[in-house]
Amino acid sequence: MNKKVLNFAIAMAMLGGSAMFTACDDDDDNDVKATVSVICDVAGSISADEIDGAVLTAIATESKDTYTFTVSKNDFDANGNGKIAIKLPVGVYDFSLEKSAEGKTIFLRSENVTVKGDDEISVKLITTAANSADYQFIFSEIFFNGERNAGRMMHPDQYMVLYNPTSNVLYADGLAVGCTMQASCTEKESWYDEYYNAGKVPVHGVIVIPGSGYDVPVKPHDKLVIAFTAINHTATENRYVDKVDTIGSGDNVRYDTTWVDYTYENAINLTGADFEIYDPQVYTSDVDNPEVPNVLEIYPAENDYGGIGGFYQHPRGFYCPFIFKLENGTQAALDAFFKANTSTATVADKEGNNVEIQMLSVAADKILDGITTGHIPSDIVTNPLPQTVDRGKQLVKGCHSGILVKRKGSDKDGYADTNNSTEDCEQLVPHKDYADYSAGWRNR
Ligand SMILES: [Ca+2]
Ligand SMILES: [Ca+2]
Ligand SMILES: [Ca+2]
Repeated sequence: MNKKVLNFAIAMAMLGGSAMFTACDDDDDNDVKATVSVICDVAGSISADEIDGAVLTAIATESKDTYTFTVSKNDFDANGNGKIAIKLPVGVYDFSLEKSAEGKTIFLRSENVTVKGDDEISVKLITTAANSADYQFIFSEIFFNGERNAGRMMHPDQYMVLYNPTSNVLYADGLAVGCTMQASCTEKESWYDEYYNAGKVPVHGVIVIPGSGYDVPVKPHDKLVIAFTAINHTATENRYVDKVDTIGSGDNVRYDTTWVDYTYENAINLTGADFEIYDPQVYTSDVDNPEVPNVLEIYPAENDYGGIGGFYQHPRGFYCPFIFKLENGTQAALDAFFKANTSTATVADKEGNNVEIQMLSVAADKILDGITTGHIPSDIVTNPLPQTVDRGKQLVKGCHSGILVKRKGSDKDGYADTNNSTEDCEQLVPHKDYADYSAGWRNR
């Protein structure tokens, strides 16, 4: 590997009144030699040509002295991995790099790195779509319908799939899915025009993929599966039933519970989901699979007067799902989003009095994708999603019918998305024949 000291101009910067620095010199005893080993976060996502000319900046954490090094493609292999030899005084540094390349942004951030001489410092290089227009996750599948198992209706095996249709790595942390507060089966709510005419879509619950913004890379044509609960829903469950057996007699009589095996033959195995919704506050019997990270949630400001409280997909599709993006997937970003997008609406309470409630909404022009869903008996009475997001619809014949709504296409070749779900999507029944997200599915 090329370890030569790069023949780069060392730009001099001055921060906080510190002195100007001159170019590093081999005779300068204060400088030590370090090798910055740059590893691409996603193999093959950056080429050597794309990184050529990028500027690596090292800022001493205490003094704020700043050193910059222009990197060359000669120090990188075709996959964008490389080694940059630099000289810096002994100290602790924050490293950063940022460069716009064709359709993407390449950058790295590595903080509190100790440089003490002949070190090899490993930093992670990240690439992402350059602007929001290219940031275009779409739903490739939504399963909200649920199914029947020997007559028992259930929908804890609900799931959705977020697909990266672009040729760039997209980072999914901060990606959010909301469900509309307006139901598709009912007349306009009293606040509908006020919000929709202002380009806002009220939302009854939001889930967010956690992370700093660059923790969850999704390769081109790869996808993320979000399960309502990431367990094997087909598993036989030993369940308590009301019947009580007596044990013993006379003064020693006691009661024992009776347990019966239930098999959910039409449910699916979601142990391989990438994320799951774990919300024991709303769903008291919810199960947390420790192997599968949980999404964060933003609760609507109000759960009365039509709000539901928490993220919820109706098995008849009344509350339409849509995708948007927050700054990142940190609690601070969630809190900031909540604060910036909560406003007041007037609704009638149970006694018919006008009361002011707080409403959470999403700017319609921030919606990346959405599918208008509902059921055939009512059709779409009110459009919960703007026509720009979806001018079509997907109606299920009824609840718990095992109906999977899937875009036409494939992971490899991409999916139809003309913002008309009538044309773009198809319904596959039963879903268990089309969905395999048990553990290890990605490697099969
Ligand atoms: Ca759950
Ligand atoms: Ca979990
Ligand atoms: Ca779309």
